[in-house]
Amino acid sequence: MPLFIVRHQHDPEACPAADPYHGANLLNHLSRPNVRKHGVTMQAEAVARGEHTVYMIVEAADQNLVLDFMAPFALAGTLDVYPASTCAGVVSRGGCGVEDAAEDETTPALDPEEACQQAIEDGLVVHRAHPLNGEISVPDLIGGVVMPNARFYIRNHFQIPKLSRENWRLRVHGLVDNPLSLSSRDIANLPSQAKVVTLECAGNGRSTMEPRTSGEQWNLGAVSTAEWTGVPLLEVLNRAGVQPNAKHIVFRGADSGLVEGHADPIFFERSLSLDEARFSEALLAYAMNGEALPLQHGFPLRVIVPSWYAVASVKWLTEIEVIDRPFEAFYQTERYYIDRMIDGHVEREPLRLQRVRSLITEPASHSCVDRGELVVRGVAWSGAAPIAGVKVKLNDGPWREARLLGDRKRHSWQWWELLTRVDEPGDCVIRARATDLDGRVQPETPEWNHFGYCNNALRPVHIAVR
Ligand SMILES: Nc1nc2c(c(=O)[nH]1)N[C@H]1C(S)=C(S)[C@@H](COP(=O)(O)O)O[C@H]1N2
Ligand SMILES: [Mo]
Repeated sequence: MPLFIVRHQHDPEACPAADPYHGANLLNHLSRPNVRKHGVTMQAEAVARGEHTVYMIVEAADQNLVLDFMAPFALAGTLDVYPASTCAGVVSRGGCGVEDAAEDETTPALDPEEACQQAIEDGLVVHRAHPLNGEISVPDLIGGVVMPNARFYIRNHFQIPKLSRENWRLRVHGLVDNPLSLSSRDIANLPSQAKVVTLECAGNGRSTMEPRTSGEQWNLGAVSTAEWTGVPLLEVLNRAGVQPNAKHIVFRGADSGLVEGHADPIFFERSLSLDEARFSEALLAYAMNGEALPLQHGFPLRVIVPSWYAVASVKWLTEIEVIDRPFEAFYQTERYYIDRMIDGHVEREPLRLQRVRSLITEPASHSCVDRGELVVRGVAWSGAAPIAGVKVKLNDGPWREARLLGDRKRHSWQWWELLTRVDEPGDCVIRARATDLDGRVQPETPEWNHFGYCNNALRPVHIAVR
């Protein structure tokens, strides 16, 4: 519903409030039931002290309803009505001077303003309102195995499509014996599995790449863990009957838009080789932490490729296509790779498994702690293998082994903690370094690359001891 700001001002000499009858009449006019009768919803009202001016924020289907409703105030002085928007709306359109864009999308989408406002209220750190991108605040990560759905990071390239469960179908076609068109009900009737999986954006940590690279300037919070429930990808592929000449599987989302260097809109689509699809334990997920998949996270169905950078986990899945050649598409071949110089020539390495990494969640960066016992806590994960250990170092002290909490995890982060002491007042730098069971270790400094991907370098936390 459109928002309006209303301003009424009157002559100090003729203040209606000075006349008890007139004043009470105007006051009664603002009573909730009366406001509602006029088709208006009052969000807020305030009088500027000593200024004989009242401001209101109201919602109404159009400006004329507001003008009709405010008629008694117009008689008592002046009246101004301004079409308004929330700050989220302004940011999502690209500035205060920019008008609402006419919607010409073919796929219905979530209102960017509402989606953004909701994300902020839920505690995400929003980087961009349109498309909506927000990360978690790391100190909020207190102990839970999974992240509540509302606080899971959100990474979108385009508008969030609003698909209807009734009309939605998953098409499985290409090099298959039995092309399929599955409804939500068909999917729900297939064998299901639940897996706790950590998703991490390949750009997580990009903001500390030097020199700076383009792309969302994520701090450390483009990572979250959830329990995903869905159908194993292989169940669907087996039902479709993959033909012998098949080599790659393409996953296509319902979201699309314009990207740099391409005249026509493109869809968000990614592929896995047949072997990757077979051995990755990928799920087609319809539930997240026991609830229906939220719109922002891919309703009604998304891919979850455990241990891979999350770009592989296509949301709003509508199509699976089986092809006999490597897939060429913007998000497959023009992004999400790292160029490496090997023997004098450039080798392009597509991103797959998440690199080993740890986060210190406690104490919070730049917090102040008392002398004495100190608990250092955090999470660690690696796409290639379970975490072998996490070592922690205070200032120039020795690296000390943290305790891993709970069982070893294969596809999700592992909590760790170290009980230690800080006895010297002053600044203290805490470092944590994770190692996985295949011997991968977090580097001291980031490996710079053009798009700023996979920055898994140590991230010291600075605190003050008093
Ligand atoms: N259809 C679609 N799938 C997508 C994306 C997207 O923009 N569209 N973003 C990808 C990227 S880069 C990431 S990091 C994850 C983010 O998933 P989340 O928003 O549920 O955290 O979704 C992936 N899947
Ligand atoms: Mo991502």
